[in-house]
Amino acid sequence: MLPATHPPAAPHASDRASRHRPLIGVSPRLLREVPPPLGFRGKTLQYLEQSVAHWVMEAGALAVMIPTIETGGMLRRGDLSSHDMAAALDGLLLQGGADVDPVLYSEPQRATRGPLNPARDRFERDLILAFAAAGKPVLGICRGMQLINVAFGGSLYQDLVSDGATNVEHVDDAGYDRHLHPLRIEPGGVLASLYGDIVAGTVNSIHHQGVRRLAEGFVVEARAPDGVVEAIRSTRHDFLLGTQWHPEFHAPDDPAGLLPTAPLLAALVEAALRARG
Ligand SMILES: [Mn+2]
Repeated sequence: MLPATHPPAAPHASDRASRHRPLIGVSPRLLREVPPPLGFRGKTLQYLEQSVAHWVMEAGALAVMIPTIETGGMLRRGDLSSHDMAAALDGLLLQGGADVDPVLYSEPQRATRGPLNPARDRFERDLILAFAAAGKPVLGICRGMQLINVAFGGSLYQDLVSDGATNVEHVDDAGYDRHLHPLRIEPGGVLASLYGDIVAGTVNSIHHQGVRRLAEGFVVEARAPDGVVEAIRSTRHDFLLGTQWHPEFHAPDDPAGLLPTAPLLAALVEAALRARG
């Protein structure tokens, strides 16, 4: 038990620095059929892949997971909304994951590589729109970029190769985070200004879907050599950007010499601090 005369805690040396650390919300991936050895029988897990959180924290931001708001659970949707999350946090980061449900861009489902996750689609779409409306930065990775495009009215190739977008596979299940391809940054965009003399690079990119019809108000910021869209940005928001590639898989000392991610991450953090005011 503390003595009654316990003195007030001295301000921690890093309190001042902490106030300058933006709070970046990361939406979770969902695991509904948990492998039995993990326990959690009949439960749903919400999780972050470690490198995505560590990547955000590399720039001094704080990463927090935003649990989904879903009907059917103990939480009633009316209790809180995506707007509460957008008001409390300084930015949003979307991880990769399952294919986006084509119903969101009014097309029948043709080709997928696994179960869709409509609950996550709706939750993340609401988050994107809420953060955008609040003037907070949003960065979508892989599926996150695709969902940003869909949230603002764009559509997707459900499968790049069978839909005729390219004959180059952008996915390699065996290679996974070692599946690399070249990338060219489009001139005149935000990535071009962030990267300066670096106009091309190699990225880790693993996806079989891609941007088809670009959402109104968006521009393409980078492409693969076959023309597949690898980054998009809204021209109507301070920082609303998606990368088809995975910056969180690019270690600064990677022997493959992958595109550095520090400029992109620094821009996200700066936008989050601007949004905080
Ligand atoms: Mn790609």
